[in-house]
Amino acid sequence: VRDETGKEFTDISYEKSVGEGIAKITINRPERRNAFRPHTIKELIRAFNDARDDSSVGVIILTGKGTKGFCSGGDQALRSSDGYADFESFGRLNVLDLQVQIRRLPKPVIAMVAGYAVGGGHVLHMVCDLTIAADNAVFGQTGAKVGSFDAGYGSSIMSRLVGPKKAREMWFLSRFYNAYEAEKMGLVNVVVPLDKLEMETLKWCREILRNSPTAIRVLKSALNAVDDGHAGLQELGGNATLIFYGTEEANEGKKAYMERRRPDFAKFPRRP
Ligand code: 2NE
Repeated sequence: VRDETGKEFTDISYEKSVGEGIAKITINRPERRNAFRPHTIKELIRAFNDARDDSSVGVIILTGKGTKGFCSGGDQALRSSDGYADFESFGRLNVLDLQVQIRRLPKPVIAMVAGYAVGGGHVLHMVCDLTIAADNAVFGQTGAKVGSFDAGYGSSIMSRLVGPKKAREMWFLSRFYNAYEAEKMGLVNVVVPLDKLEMETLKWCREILRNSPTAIRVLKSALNAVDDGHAGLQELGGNATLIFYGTEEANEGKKAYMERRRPDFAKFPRRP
């Protein structure tokens, strides 16, 4: 799939399985263990927007090209005094926008991890709804080692996932954890042999796709609501409005306005 201007993606690939409801977004910089530059993130944001807007898509897989890396975070060669800079003279931390986008996206996003998920790449898998890990996966935060940190979701979500003590350990010591350690810590849902990774991920996708999209949409926003504060409540509340608009009661208000008459809500029950 090309981007909305018809151009080929350069830093990612984006595929949709016609008729199945699965989109797959792959970071395609394997020579850098799939480290991202600002351009990579811009392409990821476009692909995620497309998958969100495409009503035939029900689940999105985020992964990295090859078997050695899911994503190794920001491209350190492009790190500047104000973020990461590629084609522009100013730096960016647009990965933070991507994190918010994944978190608020009303469809499940599954991280399919082979190899390293470290630094900002580790944060990306954490903001996904589920993580399926290959047995060669390695997880960790390198920020304190390379003079960086993610004091947003990278800290708060981690603390929720693994607990406050373990989160401190991960950030303060910059250790790496293998797939089974990560599973024990609650960082990943399941570990499978590398050659079964894609098959297992598709199995999870298909199981999700058998279920009610609206139930899943509301559940995702409900599961995030407390942690995401006002933004979380807004997402959950938006779902309530979306569902309410489908009722006769809501429609009566709109119809009355359009017909320049008083709405008649008397016929609708005031439920206990
Ligand atoms: C990922 C890891 C552990 C892999 O090690 P290994 O031994 O398997 O591979 P190697 O040889 O280190 O890497 C292969 C090539 O990829 C490049 C390397 O420089 C190397 O290039 P060549 O020598 O072949 O030319 N590469 C890998 N990761 C890169 C990166 N992030 N940026 C640029 N080039 C990278 C090992 O490579 C590693 O530790 N990588 C660095 C991980 C890291 O520290 N990431 C940044 C954390 S900070 C961050 O992501 C961040 C943030 O904290 C806040 C906001 C936004 C971003």
